[in-house]
Amino acid sequence: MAIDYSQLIPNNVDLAGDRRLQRALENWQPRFLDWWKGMGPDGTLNFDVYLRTAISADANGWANFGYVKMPDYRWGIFLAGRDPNRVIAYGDNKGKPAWQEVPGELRSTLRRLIVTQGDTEPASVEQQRLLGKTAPSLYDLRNLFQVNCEEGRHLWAMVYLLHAYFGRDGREEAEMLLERHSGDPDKPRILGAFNEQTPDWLSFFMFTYFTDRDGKYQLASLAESGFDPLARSCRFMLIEEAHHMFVGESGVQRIVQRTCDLMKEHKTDDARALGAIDLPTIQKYLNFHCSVSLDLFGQEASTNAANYYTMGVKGRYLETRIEDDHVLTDATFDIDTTEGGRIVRKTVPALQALNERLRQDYLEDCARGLLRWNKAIEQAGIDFELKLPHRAFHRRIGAFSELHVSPDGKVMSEADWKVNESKWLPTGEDRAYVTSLMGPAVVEPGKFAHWIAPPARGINGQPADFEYVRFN
Ligand code: BYC
Repeated sequence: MAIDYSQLIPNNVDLAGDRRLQRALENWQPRFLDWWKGMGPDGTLNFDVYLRTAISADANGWANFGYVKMPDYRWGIFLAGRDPNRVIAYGDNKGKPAWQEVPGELRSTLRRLIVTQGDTEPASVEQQRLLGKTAPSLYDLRNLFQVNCEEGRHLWAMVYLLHAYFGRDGREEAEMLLERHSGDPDKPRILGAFNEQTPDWLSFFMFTYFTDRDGKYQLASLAESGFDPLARSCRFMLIEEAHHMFVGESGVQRIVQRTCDLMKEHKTDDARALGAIDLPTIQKYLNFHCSVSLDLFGQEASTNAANYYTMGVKGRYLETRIEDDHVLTDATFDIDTTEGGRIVRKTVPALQALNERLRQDYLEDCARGLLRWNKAIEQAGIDFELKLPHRAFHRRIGAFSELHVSPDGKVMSEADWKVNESKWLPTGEDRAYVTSLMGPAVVEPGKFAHWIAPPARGINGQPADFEYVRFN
């Protein structure tokens, strides 16, 4: 179905055909806008931003670009097209038609997953609220706002499901999504990484590289859900998500490039003396964001994950492309876990290892960007390699949370960890240094902050010196 833009809430779900639902969502809309004005990008209500807006759920030509004031962004409800023949691909319900309504026995499980997913979206906007003040260029400022608007839309995607399929409970959960706030001591966001701060642009790029990539893997697993409206919502969200990870990967790439260029030009290893972000500091930020994002996959051995799979509510990454029985009752999977204070490899039932398997897929994907970053370092003739930390490093969730493990996977005492921590994770001093490079925002078209290289190309075929944001 085409997206109906004449409606208050653009949608391709025939909202006009369900007056009750339409009214409920139209009641939620002003609350969302109040939240955006209070908790979204600070001091930006009047900016004209060159934004991409979804106009169709069609893979070809699904969005258009133009100047938009962010509170006027057409947040709407877009689901990928429905396959009337879709069947559930795995678990006990394998081969049965995908559900168009929520099966009663799965109601609370599905609601919980949708709420957890929905909670991350506004959380990230809150985390990034102040970054506009220190943007390294108009190009970057626009990308930040694009990411923020689309996270807002992803919140809409989950709120639609809650309102449309979960009755009063769903409406209450939708309210709560605007009431919890990132880092709020009384009403924090649900998952750990979404209560951390994103105070500077190195953090932002690492967040969009590592944490948005968790989003990709979780959304891809939920895109396999037997609950078809959830699957279709996630499939469309994934299209938007790709740009967010691009922002992260290219952002880190440009920082690394600039640091290497300056070091080479001045023939020195002392990048900080040149006003650049030194590679060891980049590594520490990487260690932090990677480990915090690894926690988002949950426990290594999880009966929750096994139940989600068996019930047909959450599948594996690219489930239908995997060649096995898609039931997994007899299958096993090797995972790293702990025993007697050591890291050990164990064979466990595959059903219990689904979080770990997804984490594995994720880590392989993460490694690809590092290859590109390291290539830039190598081409500059600098003897340094960025590395992913060991999966047991600095974990708060899962088996490894009880151990102290170095980035290269050595288990150590708490005392030894404390001695070395400042080499592995950003210290107060590192953060102060990175913060000292930030801002005020660089607002002249085509100009970039000293510590970051310009992008290889602009957005939507526009040049890098395009006026991506007008301040009015
Ligand atoms: N923090 O059996 P386990 C995104 C809890 S990001 C706090 O392993 P499960 C985005 C867990 O709730 C993607 N608590 O849990 C990115 C459980 O509690 P109960 C977001 C945690 O359910 C950037 C207990 O520990 N989407 O889209 O298998 C910008 C046992 O754990 C955490 C989703 O997460 C944690 N990190 O796995 C914007 C998808 N981890 O049952 C957006 C939906 C675990 O003992 N969520 N716990 O009370 C899920 O699929 C699952 O909830 C999780 C956890 C994978 C997160």
